[in-house]
Amino acid sequence: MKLLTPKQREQWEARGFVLLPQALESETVRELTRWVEEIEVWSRGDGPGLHHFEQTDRGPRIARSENFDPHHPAISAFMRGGILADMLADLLGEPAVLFKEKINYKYPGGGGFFPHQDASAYHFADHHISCMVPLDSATVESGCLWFASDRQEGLLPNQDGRISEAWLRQARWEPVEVTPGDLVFFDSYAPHKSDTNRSDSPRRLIYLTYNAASKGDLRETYYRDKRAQFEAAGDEGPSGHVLMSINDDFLGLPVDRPTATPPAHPTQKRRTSSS
Ligand SMILES: O=C(O)CCC(=O)C(=O)O
Repeated sequence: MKLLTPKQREQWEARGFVLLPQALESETVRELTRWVEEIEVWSRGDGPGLHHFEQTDRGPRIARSENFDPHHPAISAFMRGGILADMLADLLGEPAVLFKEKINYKYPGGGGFFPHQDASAYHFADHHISCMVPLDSATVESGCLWFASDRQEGLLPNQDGRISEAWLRQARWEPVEVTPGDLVFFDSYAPHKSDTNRSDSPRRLIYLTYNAASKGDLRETYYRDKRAQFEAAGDEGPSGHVLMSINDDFLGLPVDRPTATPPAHPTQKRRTSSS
């Protein structure tokens, strides 16, 4: 099955990412938005999932939800079939299995990400492909992703997942602005970064990460390891920012950091489903 145009395939090979404009029906985007709103509600109460919060200049906000696949059958079916399964099989050369799933909400004032490669945080298999599914427009102003111009095949020198200054000095970057309905597939070695959301609207993006089925179903192992790492290290990284990943790449501030703005939102920093 040929899902990419020759130009898109060329971009994938040369850059390690590819944008598919308007690949999803608007009804699918509407359903996904409703499901993500349901998951966000879980973060405010006793709902399942793994949720991370950050301090913004407008008060504490949800930054990320993860590990919702076992608890939301409708979004699980979307993540495991349809165009995503077809595209991933095409890019990987074999069927894909889900490795992890997350929503980055990036509310106004929400933090950006230091340049990194996801591969340094994704253990247990040496290669992954992620699909970004936008629910809102992501622009330069609202903190879209920027990808490095050249494909990378291995890990770059880094400190806690942050790519070294020496490499960054020669890097060239391209913003990838997206609208709901678009899909962006990217390789786990593709260097990327993003800025603070300086707009007045949320910039919610779902990120779904997969590995080749021949490497095994590693999702539960990944989340068991991630929970253990957070229990050992806490949820503030060596850089002093909120730790949301094994990479210390997120630039959001902890919610208990004193600011001029009084908290107007739940103050819990992270909650883990017991399941
Ligand atoms: O959502 C963003 O702005 C960047 C996300 C990212 O790079 C990550 O979660 O690893």
